[in-house]
Amino acid sequence: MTVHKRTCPLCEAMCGLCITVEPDDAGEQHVKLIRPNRDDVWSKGYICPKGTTLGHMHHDPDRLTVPMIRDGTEWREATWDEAFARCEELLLGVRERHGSDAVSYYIGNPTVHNLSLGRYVGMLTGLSGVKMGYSAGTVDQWPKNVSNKTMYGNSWSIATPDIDRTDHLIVMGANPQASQGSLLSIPDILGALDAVRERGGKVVVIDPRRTKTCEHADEWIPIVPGTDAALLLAMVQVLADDRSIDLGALEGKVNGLDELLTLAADWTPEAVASTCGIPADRIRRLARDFAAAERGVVYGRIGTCNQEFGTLSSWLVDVVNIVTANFDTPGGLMFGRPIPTVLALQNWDEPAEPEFGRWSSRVRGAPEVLGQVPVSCLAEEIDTPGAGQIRALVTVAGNPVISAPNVARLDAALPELECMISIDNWLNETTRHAHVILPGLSHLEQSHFEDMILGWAVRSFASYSPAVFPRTDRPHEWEILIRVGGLMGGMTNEQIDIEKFDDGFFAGVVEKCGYDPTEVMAYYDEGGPERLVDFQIRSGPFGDGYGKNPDGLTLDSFKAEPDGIDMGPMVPRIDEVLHTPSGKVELAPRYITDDLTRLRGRLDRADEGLLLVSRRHIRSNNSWMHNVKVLVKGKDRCTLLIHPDDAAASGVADGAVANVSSEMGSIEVPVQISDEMMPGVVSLPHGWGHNVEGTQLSVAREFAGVNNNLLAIPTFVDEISGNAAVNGIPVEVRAGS
Ligand SMILES: Nc1nc2c(c(=O)[nH]1)N[C@H]1C(S)=C(S)[C@@H](COP(=O)(O)OP(=O)(O)OC[C@H]3O[C@@H](n4cnc5c(=O)[nH]c(N)nc54)[C@H](O)[C@@H]3O)O[C@H]1N2
Ligand SMILES: Nc1nc2c(c(=O)[nH]1)N[C@H]1C(S)=C(S)[C@@H](COP(=O)(O)OP(=O)(O)OC[C@H]3O[C@@H](n4cnc5c(=O)[nH]c(N)nc54)[C@H](O)[C@@H]3O)O[C@H]1N2
Ligand code: SF4
Ligand SMILES: [Mo]
Repeated sequence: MTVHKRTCPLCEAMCGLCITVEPDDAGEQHVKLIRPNRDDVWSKGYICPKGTTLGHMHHDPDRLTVPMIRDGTEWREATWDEAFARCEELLLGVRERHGSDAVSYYIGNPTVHNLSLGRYVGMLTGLSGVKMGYSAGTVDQWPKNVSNKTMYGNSWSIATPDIDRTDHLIVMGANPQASQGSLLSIPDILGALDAVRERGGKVVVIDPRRTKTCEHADEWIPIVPGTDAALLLAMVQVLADDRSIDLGALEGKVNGLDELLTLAADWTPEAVASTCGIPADRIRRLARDFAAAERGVVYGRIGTCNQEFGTLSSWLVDVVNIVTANFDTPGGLMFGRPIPTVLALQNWDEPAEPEFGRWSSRVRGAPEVLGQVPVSCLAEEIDTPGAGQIRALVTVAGNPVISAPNVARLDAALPELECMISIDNWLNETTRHAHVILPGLSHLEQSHFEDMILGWAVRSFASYSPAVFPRTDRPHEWEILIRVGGLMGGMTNEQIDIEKFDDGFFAGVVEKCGYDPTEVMAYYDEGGPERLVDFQIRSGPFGDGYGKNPDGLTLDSFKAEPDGIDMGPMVPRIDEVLHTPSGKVELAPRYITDDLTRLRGRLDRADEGLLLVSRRHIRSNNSWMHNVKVLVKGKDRCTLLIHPDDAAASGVADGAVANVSSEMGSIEVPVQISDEMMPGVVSLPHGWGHNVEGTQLSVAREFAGVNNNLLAIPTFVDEISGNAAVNGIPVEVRAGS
């Protein structure tokens, strides 16, 4: 029996685990037990139910462990050589017949949580030469990317609420009880909320639903979906009116304050109250309480992004923090200081005005935003004939048939592809359409070291997890990404020298970071992600700098500390992070403020009927963990939450089936009546709908649920980021069959 210490890779909470492994009757190593690691310096014994299921997923008989090739409707197992040969044949065939524009990709969420995928997905996209790619980013945080790019000069420099040191926390459009924090890495987030209150502080939740997070808050303020920007602007107006605007540490570092205040001038609480569904005096009190707190922070997440005014809301969340002296200061919104050099956070290029709309999508003419068009364009780009029609698609750790708007059309379009290749570990709703599936290793078969997530962690923490079941007999995902990227770019298998490409990539990174590639490469016998991780650590703020700082950290330091290493809380960093052409924080970027016209239009629009929002659950992880029996068994979680008054008006009864329809279609789903919903808003979880033919998900099929994205409207987007508005969808509810 051996115990392995490991960081859970499933969400941003990064819990430390103790994984007990022992041989089974056949002598095969088997996960016996997963417990919290109480000695972990970050999570100190905190864990959620998902963390204990890494063994279930590793041992899941449905998990793919060899490449799969589809001939017609029949799947067969294949060797890696055979699978890559088939990929070459398919990809080069499409390029030959239709040109390179016919090739595209979709990158999904678990990419960020995986050692190789996160660090090497850029190799795939780079080598592929694809101009128009897609990702889960445009049903997630693209509004944040836009507001951060325009305000601070880097799309991924996303500031983090310093919950551990704040006295007043406002949570908008996030439900950490389920998600455990997002674009915010903190252990035991509900414990952290409780601690704010225990030290005399206050927690306020603004959400159309009284979530379980509200049990850890002083106040719940229900809000009409999609109206957060109006509320936040009214808060700015109140503060300006009160003459309590205070830039604090940002004094002298900000452009556009006057412009902001002029813009906010007529957004009084009275002007927005009925739109937001929040009385004017409550808005005033909210603003004044927040401004009065010694240290306060507003945190906005998916509910403020996946909505009609995602970018305005994301921008204004930061604005409210900035104008109340709560930015770049302990207890406010701060930039994390990751131990490793996180590549996406580096300001390598010259500061430049962000450009938007450099090109447009072919069918809908959606403008490019930071290199992406809405993922809801993907279906039409596949099924609409003409030059540039997508004929080959590579998916990487993504399940867009469940997670993207326009799912019905996408599900119908994917079978029309001449080539679809999925780098994925399960045969699911999306990958069932692939011609070839290339499985990665299970989490326990590879080492782990976080990357992006450390950029928004509340402390400078990191940990290294060696593989529990190391494997050398299969390609790792970083190798698969390089190979498939090369093939997408028109190379043959023979032309792809993985080691050479990896060395080239590594040398490029090393040089950009100001080190000599030849000198640095002499330190290593082999390449791959661990070499990169070592470099990231050594070149980072606490690293040994290859001898410059002999007591500094290296990957070996982490190998010697299986409980992780903590280098302290966040510190003010604005001068390091800022990368705008003006050298200042842009408080009123034109690209964003121009969108206020659209928001003004919202004030005049009266909502009739019901609005649909999404929700998450602690025992789910987007669409892909419903094949774990211990997580899905029990009460059906895929229900329509509806306020008693709305249920009565719609003629639906608790436990009965309702028919929910939008302009896109209709679904049938069990009803759960609850006053946790504000009147006028209903909620469905996302990530369900596993009742389709042709998957290999024995448990998920049994607990199928319905796909709420069948109701999502592909053109309902936050226009200036292209991000999907999967919250605030107008729906009708009536008794189902
Ligand atoms: N209505 C609605 N829609 C939403 C949302 C919402 O709130 N409401 N949320 C959106 C958000 S925030 C997101 S991030 C997206 C998620 O959208 P996606 O990223 O498209 O979907 P996931 O459900 O995360 O699917 C992950 C896929 O990765 C595979 N996978 C898991 N682990 C690994 C691995 O280690 N390697 C490889 N190669 N594959 C792996 C799984 O089998 C699965 O196919 O959904 C979005 N869609
Ligand atoms: N257990 C679990 N953890 C997860 C995931 C998961 O699927 N399951 N997914 C991970 C991913 S990919 C992400 S992006 C994060 C997301 O993490 P969170 O941002 O915390 O997401 P949710 O839990 O969906 O909470 C969103 C809340 O926004 C509310 N909301 C909807 N519309 C609006 C609106 O217009 N305004 C306001 N103010 N609120 C609104 C909803 O009612 C809901 O309570 O979670 C991550 N962690
Ligand atoms: S909260 Fe759960 S899923 Fe997230 S890291 Fe911790 S154990 Fe894993
Ligand atoms: Mo997400």
